[in-house]
Amino acid sequence: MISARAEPYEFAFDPQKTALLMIDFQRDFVYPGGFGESLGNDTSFLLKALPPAARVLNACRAAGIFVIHTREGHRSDLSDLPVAKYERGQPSLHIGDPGPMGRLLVRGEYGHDIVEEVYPIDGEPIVDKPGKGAFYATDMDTILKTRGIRYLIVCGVTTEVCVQTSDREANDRGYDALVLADCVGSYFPEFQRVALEMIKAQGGIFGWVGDSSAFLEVLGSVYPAAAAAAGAASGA
Ligand code: C5J
Repeated sequence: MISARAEPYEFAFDPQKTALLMIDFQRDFVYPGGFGESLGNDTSFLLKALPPAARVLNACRAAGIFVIHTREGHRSDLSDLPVAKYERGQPSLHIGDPGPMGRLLVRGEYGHDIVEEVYPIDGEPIVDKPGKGAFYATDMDTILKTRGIRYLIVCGVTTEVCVQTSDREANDRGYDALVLADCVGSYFPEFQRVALEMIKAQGGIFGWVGDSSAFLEVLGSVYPAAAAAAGAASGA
């Protein structure tokens, strides 16, 4: 077991039983012209999570930590899209409508896929989910349990929506999760702050909150290749 500085206290984990969970780093949320912007959001807020998340991803790959990605989206016939989700917010563009990156939040479209900086490589499962939570209507739990995973390192967007929902779901399924504050992003700075507060409150009611530098420090101390990979990703 090794431990990373975190709140409310050190996060202890066994790297062999740990997965890096990369949540919804999709063009649809991160770039203008996608689903996120269609809801009235300024997507530029999410961009700053990408460089630290890429460093963590590269380091985990080098350390042999299991990596799993998620994407939020729907079948092209929208048969898995609840009417409630379709109608919510009375947006001018709905899920499934055409946009500059293809049909909004539809699987197989350009906008639905993951951004280049953190794109999955062979051997890293991608879990397509119709909801906000990574465990709802997916085989996430089966994949993690089959690998003997107990600990999760969490990066992704958006902090108070899919990240926090997935973190709560993971907590109820018996995982210990560390959310890396600089590797998650929200369209709302205040929600970013409060969502992270909620996770670590009450002795870590949903889990732990740390940052990429503390996590990379401990990983690099055990796996020199991870330190080199993180440095390479940052251009150091
Ligand atoms: C949202 C997500 N914000 N991935 N999805 O609708 O957080």
